[in-house]
Amino acid sequence: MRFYEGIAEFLEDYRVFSYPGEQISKLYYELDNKVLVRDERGAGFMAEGYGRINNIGVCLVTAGPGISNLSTPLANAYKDNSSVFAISGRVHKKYIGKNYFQELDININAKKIFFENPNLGIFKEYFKRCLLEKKPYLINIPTDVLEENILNDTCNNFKYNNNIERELNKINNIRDKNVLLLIGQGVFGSLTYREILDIPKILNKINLPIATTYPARGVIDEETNIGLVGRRGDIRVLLSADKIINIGSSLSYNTYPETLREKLLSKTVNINFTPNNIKELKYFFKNITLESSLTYKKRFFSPKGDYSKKINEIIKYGDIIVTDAGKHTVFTSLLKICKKPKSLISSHSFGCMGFGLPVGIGVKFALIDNKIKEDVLVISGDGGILMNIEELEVISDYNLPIKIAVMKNNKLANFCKINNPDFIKIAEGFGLDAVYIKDIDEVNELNKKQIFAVVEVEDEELPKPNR
Ligand SMILES: Cc1ncc(C[n+]2csc(CCOP(=O)(O)OP(=O)(O)O)c2C)c(N)n1
Repeated sequence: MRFYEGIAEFLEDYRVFSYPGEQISKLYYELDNKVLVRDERGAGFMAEGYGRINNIGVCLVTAGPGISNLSTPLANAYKDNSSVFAISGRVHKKYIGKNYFQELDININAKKIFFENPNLGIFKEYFKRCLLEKKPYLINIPTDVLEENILNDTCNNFKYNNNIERELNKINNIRDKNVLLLIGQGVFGSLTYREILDIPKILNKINLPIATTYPARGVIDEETNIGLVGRRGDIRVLLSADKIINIGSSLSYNTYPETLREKLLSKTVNINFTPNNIKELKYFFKNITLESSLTYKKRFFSPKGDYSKKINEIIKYGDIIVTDAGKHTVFTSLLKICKKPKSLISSHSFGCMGFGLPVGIGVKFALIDNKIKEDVLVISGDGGILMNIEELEVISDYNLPIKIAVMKNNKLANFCKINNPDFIKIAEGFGLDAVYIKDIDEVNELNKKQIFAVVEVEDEELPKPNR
């Protein structure tokens, strides 16, 4: 069996978001489950969206320009800790380093793995590592290696090495009174999406107040518990805790803002626990016996202007909301009350425009592959939507039931005013149903399964972030 045939067989169960080219065409044609995107950035972002639901997402691009176009989504996956497994082509081995057509060494924020030999066992091993490490991998394979016969097919079975009793002791031996449990996305480990949806039931039984990072929002019902802390969430509770137990957060500047960082770090206990499965997670949380007297007062943001009032209505129309980057992200983040994990997906550490649409598409594909009928709603600005607008064709090609709301304020956040094209004509040009919404009572147009809505909004100032 040739290397490209072995890879295609191994990836059989995954969608591969792909864009063809000379150096990768052997593998491209061999894949049965590929989705043809319209720009490699779309491929990387769709893989990220797919991976946010299905643990890992895969994409395929050609050499040179294929890889350089992929650099933004890979950087996003790197900053947001997402498992994106990117496969790229390369010129024939003998031309490497010789300034051959499309040959370029590109510096990219991903683990770069060059395949000199057709070792399928090692390929599978990197796939598993990518899944467990929650970082992007860029696999680079010269065309001639793709066509060689497979050398080896076996690989090690990796898993997280947890010392559960030691970590439980660390928690249960804490003697402070006002303890806060902080949960980050590391808690998802290698759980399936369906397992992840069970986490709130498990955490509900714990006698500790629970705070979360942005990507872990919804692991506890935000209506009744603390929920999001940090720059866009509650700060006072972080300050009033005597001890913060961190499970699964990288403690980014979004969670521990710069001005309070040292203070917060000095009272944080880091717990090393990344569950391999739901059984392990259940056992771990069931055995936390520590209690806390920490009190807090929950505050909710209420919409004031036209922009936030419309967002407040729009968010009712999606089970999973995917945002782009801009004012709409902040309003959505403040107004959405997450009651289940992964119900709000954003570029939380990279803040990347052009994220929303392709990531929403990737999320929808992952839900379809898992036979889950949840509605995906993408909320974007009138700036960000134009950054990957070509991917509307993927929605059209697959007749994907996905909703898109473009918040049209004719501005790029507070940076500058912009002129906009006729978005309705553009969407219709891609064969999609499109609607223009002017008044708030027309927002119910979003109750359709597939719709592209342009929502006219008056600009509105953002509330100040917590620092
Ligand atoms: C790729 C990228 N380029 C530039 C920025 C800087 N930036 C952040 S928000 C923003 C404007 C977003 O405008 P729009 O998409 O219209 O959304 P709105 O703020 O109006 O909701 C810009 C330019 C960014 N975050 N990402």
